[in-house]
Amino acid sequence: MTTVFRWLGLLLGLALAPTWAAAEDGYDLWLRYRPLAGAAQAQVQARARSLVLAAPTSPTTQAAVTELRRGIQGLAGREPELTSRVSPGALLLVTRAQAPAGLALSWEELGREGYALRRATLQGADVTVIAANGDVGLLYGSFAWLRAAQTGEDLSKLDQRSAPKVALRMLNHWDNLDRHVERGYAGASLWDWWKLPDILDPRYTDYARANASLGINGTVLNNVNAKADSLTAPYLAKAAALAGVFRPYGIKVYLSARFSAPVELGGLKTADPLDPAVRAWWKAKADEVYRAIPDFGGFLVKANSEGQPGPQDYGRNHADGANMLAEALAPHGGVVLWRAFVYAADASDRAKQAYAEFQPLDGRFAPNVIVQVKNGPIDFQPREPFHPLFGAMPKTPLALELQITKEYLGFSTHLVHLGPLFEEVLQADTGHGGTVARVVDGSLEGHKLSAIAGVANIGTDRNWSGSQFDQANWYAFGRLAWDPDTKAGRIARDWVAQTFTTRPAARDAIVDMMLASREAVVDYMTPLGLHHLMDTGHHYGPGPWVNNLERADWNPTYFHKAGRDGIGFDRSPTGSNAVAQYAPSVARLWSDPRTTPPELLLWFHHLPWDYAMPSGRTLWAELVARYDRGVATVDDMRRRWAALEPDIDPQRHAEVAAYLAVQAREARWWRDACIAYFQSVSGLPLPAGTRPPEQSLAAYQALRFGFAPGR
Ligand code: BDP
Repeated sequence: MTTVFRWLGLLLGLALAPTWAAAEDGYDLWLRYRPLAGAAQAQVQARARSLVLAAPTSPTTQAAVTELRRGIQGLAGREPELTSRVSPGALLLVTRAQAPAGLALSWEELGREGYALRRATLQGADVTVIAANGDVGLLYGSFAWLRAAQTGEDLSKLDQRSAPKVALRMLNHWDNLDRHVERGYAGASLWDWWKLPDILDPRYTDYARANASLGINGTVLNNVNAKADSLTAPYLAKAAALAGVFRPYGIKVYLSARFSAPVELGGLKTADPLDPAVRAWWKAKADEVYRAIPDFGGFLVKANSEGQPGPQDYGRNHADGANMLAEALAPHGGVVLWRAFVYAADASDRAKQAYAEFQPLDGRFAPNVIVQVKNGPIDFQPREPFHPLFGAMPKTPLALELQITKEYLGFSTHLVHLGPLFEEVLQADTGHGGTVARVVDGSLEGHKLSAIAGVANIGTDRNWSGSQFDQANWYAFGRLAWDPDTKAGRIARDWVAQTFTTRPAARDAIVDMMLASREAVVDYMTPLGLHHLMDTGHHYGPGPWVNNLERADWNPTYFHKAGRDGIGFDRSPTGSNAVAQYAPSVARLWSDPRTTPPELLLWFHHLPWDYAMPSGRTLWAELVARYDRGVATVDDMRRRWAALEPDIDPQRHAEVAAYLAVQAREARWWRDACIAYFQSVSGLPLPAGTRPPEQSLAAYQALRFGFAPGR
């Protein structure tokens, strides 16, 4: 019956209710290449009758050709012939040096990695060209063409020119050598270190394909909480084997480096960055790394943060530490990504520490050092203001670090699409003359070196990311890394079309769900600028009452400061004055509760429960209303998804539906536990008509999750 209907559909060109040839488990990500329907399929057949490689053969052009053949075969049901003859309907891969006369393009604009896609007349034939200066550009262009085909764009009108705005577009894997993934919710680490370098899981290639399809060009293989072992010869050989798989896909390998490695591996008495023996050790180590991996990207370093060793152990500063490594890598063209995620001694306001330690060092870093800054000043919360370092260190390239894995956003069981979160930070106006995006892409301050990093959400789960929709967060990160100004809605539309359906109504419904989901999680976890209310250690579920941890700034009570008098962290001039770390125009707005957006209100202000909100409600009533709104949005997402059953293949539909049921239950739990707790503190009655929490506060407080994943 299936085939009969499909043929009927094709013949009539009708969008019949789809039929499912085979169960889908999500392994194919957005590179599914399932048969297109009707006109969409016909145009792929017409515009890719044959493939012509007008470029030197390399592993990278080979990867491009293989991908195109695979994609076209899947989408159009027919593999194009690979030929050197230009004929009508051909798809040509062309590099500048091989470009036929008559192909006018502004090649300079494309740079090393960019590409152009367009229709052209060559030797009298109506063809499509994928043009680039080099082979990586051709690979990216091939993926872009396939994306256009998959999303149903009119291929005859194709006219794209695209070059990445950010130089280093990287995933950071927080993967340990025993395959445990810190903050990972998608199974074990993909890297089977034990079997490397001999055994190369085919999945490594699929990983590389997926990343290349987005333009991701770097990957840090190991956890920032690094073991020195990664830098030993056997592990370098393993990393080299992975680098070999990734190389054709334009992806460089980087490693997290443990600062005390000279002591642990080299037997030195110190890791003092100004000690000549230590410097010599790192130089020799860098030479060894490059012998194993000639195109090695560089080191990522977490130093003097959460117990990691660093230059401050020897009375030196971050620049001393970073510059020592930079010196060792420089002759090989490597970079140091030095993380600014630090918080130590001064617990008066943790949000101030990175700025306090790093801003004064602006101008003191070597040219191949990038300081890597998390999107906000605390730690990957559902919502944070942008980090005050952006725009405040004009002499230093700053990388933006985003977290794709959802440590604080419900793990992989909650559908929370991060595109809007990423977009919000990138488009935030720093007040220093441009947005965060302009700082990160280097254009505001004239840096050639630029980088963006996403903490990966990838593991051995069949669907890679722990849930179908978490794939979209990987995807959105990659697309924004390439062009930080792409609209989150546009990205979500492309992802849905590639991953689920191009049928307009279904596609729009899914996109709407995705775009609403980020505000929903903010509402049901930490509305109005609240943050870090998650339970201890694992960060799963609500724990606003927790106040007994060894460090004050690990406790939720430290962050919300709720009491009879009110709630919120006063970071205004009357409090910690963290707001003064922002540019004056921003600081002015956020210093006054009346000009602070409600979304950030309690991040910057401690206000009485009866504070009058712009909505006309009291702060207390507004807080409850936001928790309710979050729960309602998730219920609505569930309803929308249920209605999409005819449009989605059964296996993935059922899986998402089951996850949404968990999310709906946990959103209620979050709401109820937080309202129960805050009510116990405020002593106020629930606003009229409010549903009381299902259980007592004590019942929520008694919950324990000893085996929550990702710790
Ligand atoms: C926090 C995580 C912790 C990481 C740390 C970091 O809880 O597991 O090691 O960030 O970024 O979000 O270094």
